[in-house]
Amino acid sequence: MARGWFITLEGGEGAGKSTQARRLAGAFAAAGLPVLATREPGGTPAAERVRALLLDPALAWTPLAETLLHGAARAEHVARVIRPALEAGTHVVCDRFADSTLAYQGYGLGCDLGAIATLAGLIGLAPDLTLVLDLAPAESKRRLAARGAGADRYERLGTAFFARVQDGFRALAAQAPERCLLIPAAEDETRVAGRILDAVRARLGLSL
Ligand code: Z5A
Repeated sequence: MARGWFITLEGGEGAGKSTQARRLAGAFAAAGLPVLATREPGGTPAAERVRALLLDPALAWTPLAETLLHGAARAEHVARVIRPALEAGTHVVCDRFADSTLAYQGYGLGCDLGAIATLAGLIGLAPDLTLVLDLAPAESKRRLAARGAGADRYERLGTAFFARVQDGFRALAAQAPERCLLIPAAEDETRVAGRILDAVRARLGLSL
């Protein structure tokens, strides 16, 4: 049985990752291909508990502790959900993965990028394709304000932090062009979805 493809969606808050992950998983399903849509931090009952700790605005974590919590949640998610699905031939679409740790805890909070890469190596799974949705932090804020939900711990971080995160995602995409594609996310939802489908067809050879 052929292994499934592992596709991740990355980018700043409100860039449209959840929307596009849903649409992409829908396109796989419509083509009759087995697909699992999941997210980070989260994706298992234990990792969802870690997510709640990470997003709770009443808690404070040092950057290293925060990195390790994301790593712990990811180790669970990969071992119990993502790797078994891929090995069973199911394609996996994941809303955020290891590039988010590099962008947020590394570029954003100043954690050592080499140490984060070492942690990723221990977990030992890299995406086949990463779609990085690129949106200016000011536009992200506008979208989230329009959505109207309360701010989690990350959404309370300031504009300078989100500018570093955006620069980080751009740098990561430039460093790994064979895996990553930077997608302008200010365009309308259908156009962004079209670019994503084009990338999946061209890079993974799938007929969606
Ligand atoms: N985090 C981390 O620090 N380190 C890590 O390793 C990992 C994560 C894995 C997870 O929170 C937080 O964890 C995240 C980083 C951190 N926090 N931040 N920032 P989350 O999952 O709750 O937050 P998020 O990933 O940023 O998701 P989000 O806020 O829901 O954004 P999104 O998924 O990118 O966007 P969306 O929900 O699809 O769309 C947002 C709104 O915009 C919504 O009303 C849509 O209808 C609208 N939208 C979507 N696309 C468009 C277009 N193209 N045009 C106009 N409007 C649009």
